[in-house]
Amino acid sequence: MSAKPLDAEALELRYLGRKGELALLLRDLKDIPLEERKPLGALGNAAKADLEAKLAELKGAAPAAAAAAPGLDLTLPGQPFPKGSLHPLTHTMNRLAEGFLKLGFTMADSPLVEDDYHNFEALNFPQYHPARDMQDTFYVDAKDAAGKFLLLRTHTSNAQIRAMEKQEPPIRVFHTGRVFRSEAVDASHSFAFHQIEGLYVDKGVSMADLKWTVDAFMKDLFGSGVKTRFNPSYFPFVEPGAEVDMSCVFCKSGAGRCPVCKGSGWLEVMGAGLVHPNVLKSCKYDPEKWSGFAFGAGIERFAMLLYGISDMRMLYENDLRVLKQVQ
Ligand code: 2U9
Repeated sequence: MSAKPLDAEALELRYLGRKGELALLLRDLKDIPLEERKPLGALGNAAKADLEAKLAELKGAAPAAAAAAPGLDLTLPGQPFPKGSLHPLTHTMNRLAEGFLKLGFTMADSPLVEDDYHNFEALNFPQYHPARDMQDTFYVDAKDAAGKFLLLRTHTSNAQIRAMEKQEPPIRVFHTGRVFRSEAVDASHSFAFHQIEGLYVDKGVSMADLKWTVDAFMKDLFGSGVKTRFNPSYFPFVEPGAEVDMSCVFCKSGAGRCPVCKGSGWLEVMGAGLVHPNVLKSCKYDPEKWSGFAFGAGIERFAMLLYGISDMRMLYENDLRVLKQVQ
């Protein structure tokens, strides 16, 4: 027969409770003559202290070591444990993602190791097109199951291609993540960085929709006083293409000698445009029926603007003085 486990609460109630056995014994002491009462009282109190210590031990509240080591004060505060926080880039990605979720975009996902088709071909970069030079990358020393070359993706656009392959239009998706390019590292370039990209395809989507969406997003992020402007530019996957500038959030005028906007009053923050018909065709979307806009931006650029960081390399060095500024 195995012994029943001791129940500390029940024992406490039985022996030390207001109507417990010890309390009843001590109460009866008052009827005993004084000279006998004194030693019996001391005995009762010693028994009570003994019982309390045993019960505390049973509950695990006062380990025997504490009683055995008089110098140990268990009530002293513990050693503070340093609290971690999200990396500024993760913070920035979350803030940008929140902005697009609010505008009705859903989050897409895609692989970092990609095939040539989803990174280049489907995005209107034919094999020997000079635009590939702008996005030189790292090739993986292996091929996928279909014998296709694998590489580290140069942009987050593969997420949009894969989303379109899976879903009929209308579609409204965005993706944030890491991308890779064979670049020399300096204050504004890195061989690995992060992007956010979005895509909207529907009937009759125009540059006006793109301008409204980008402007609403930038105002949500930097405040209603921020202005945006578009300058024509070339990217193989959009036609027409544009670079998007926002008004400088540091000097707000462009009149002075602002080191961030170099006195121009504008900061280039994004690229955008209407999805090229060849890109729609590669995803089996009929360009006569559907049109869409897309945009892309570097997360590091936004992190530097949001948190006043002047050199991109600071974001990768894990210096706690930088990391702790973003909680
Ligand atoms: C699909 C079709 C079109 C996304 C776009 C840009 C312009 C752009 C750069 C900004 C800074 C990348 O980090 S950066 O170097 N991006 O300028 N991106 S349009 O266009 C797409 C994407 C997907 C299917």
